[in-house]
Amino acid sequence: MTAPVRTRSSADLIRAEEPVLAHNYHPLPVVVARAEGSWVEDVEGRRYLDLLAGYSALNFGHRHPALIEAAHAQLDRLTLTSRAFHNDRLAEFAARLAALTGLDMVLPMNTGAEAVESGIKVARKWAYDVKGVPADRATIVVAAENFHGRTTTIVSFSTDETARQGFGPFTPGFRIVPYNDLAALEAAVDETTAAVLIEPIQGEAGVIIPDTGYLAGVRELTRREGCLFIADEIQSGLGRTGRTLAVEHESVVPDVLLLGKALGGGIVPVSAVVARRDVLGVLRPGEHGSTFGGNPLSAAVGTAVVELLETGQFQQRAAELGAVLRGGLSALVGRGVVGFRSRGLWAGVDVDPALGSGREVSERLMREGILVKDTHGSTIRLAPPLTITAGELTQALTALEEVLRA
Ligand code: IF1
Repeated sequence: MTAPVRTRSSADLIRAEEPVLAHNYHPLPVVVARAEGSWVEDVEGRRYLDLLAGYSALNFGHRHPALIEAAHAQLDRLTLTSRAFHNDRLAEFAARLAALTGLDMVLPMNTGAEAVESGIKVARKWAYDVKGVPADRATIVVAAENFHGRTTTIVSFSTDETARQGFGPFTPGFRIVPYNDLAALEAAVDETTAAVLIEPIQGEAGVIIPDTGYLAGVRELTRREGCLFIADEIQSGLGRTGRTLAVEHESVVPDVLLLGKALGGGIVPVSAVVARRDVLGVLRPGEHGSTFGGNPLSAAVGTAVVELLETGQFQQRAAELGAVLRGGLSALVGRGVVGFRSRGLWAGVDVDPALGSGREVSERLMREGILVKDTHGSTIRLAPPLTITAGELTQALTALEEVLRA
């Protein structure tokens, strides 16, 4: 006899989490059970258009056939070796990722925060070994309102009190300057500076796009001052903004690039530090590593992701549909939308606070079958899969218009 299928309602499943799951999130009350492309389905069979796309981890949509196929094929052959041995998938992944980004070498890791931590370690080592900074004196300059992850070192240079409060003591060696302010950056950089670490577009801060010339200015300043430019493209990279990398909008090549999220195709966590050989080459055996980083399953999925991006079609879609998104949001300004910032298929939308908080607007959109996530205050962020159709995007914009009118 087969056991009866136990179907539990969304409400039941949400209640069941409460006593056993740490309360570090406040999710929208939707319980997703399956997904395909731009759509997710909850346990009751309701369908929603996913305009968050796993915070850009699902740039190619849910379960992209080429990525699922690559994962299945690899699962049937080899999943993990550890870096104690070589595996037959890693060389191709590193070579193609380096070629895609115009850099030389790859340090494979797993999560975004690990890529950031690894980038910090590489920059410090470079400062001591190459630049000649006295031992333990290296500094890294970062921007206010940054988001780079959740580890103790990374929250040490966060300006978000919720992310920091209660987690000290903090790691020293960071200087915080206002974002989009080259003069402040110049004043903070000195002979101890290993690197400037910034997001080319600040995500968590509300999709903040710096003035034209800022990224080129950071490139010029870091080159002149002899420190590294580390671009955290964990959220902005891999097609999201209409280019492979957001720094390409200013034709800038950083010294160190941090990638994550979409690099794992929404299937496995895959992140990487990608850099020139004279920078990543400072690492010697034993100085850094990871049990899972560069495992063959991650490498296979990561290679399939790079293969999708090599076609350029996702970048092009993001640019084209980005124009549709921008047009739709422009039409809502003054009609519930106070202002917005967008680049490619990525937008931070400030709704009129009189109409509700970002959370309330997100809940109303959820009831209309659209999933988004609020950020600070009355801002909601939109980051649909790059595979979304113009029709689906228009449907989402229409729902937003209705929610803001009601
Ligand atoms: C959470 C935001 C998105 C990132 C950048 C590194 C990381 C992230 C630029 C760390 C992570 C996250 C993580 C998630 C919420 C999310 C987020 F709201 F905080 F800003 F995406 F919009 N650099 N972003 O955006 O990567 O270690 O998580 O793999 O922490 O709740 P991770």
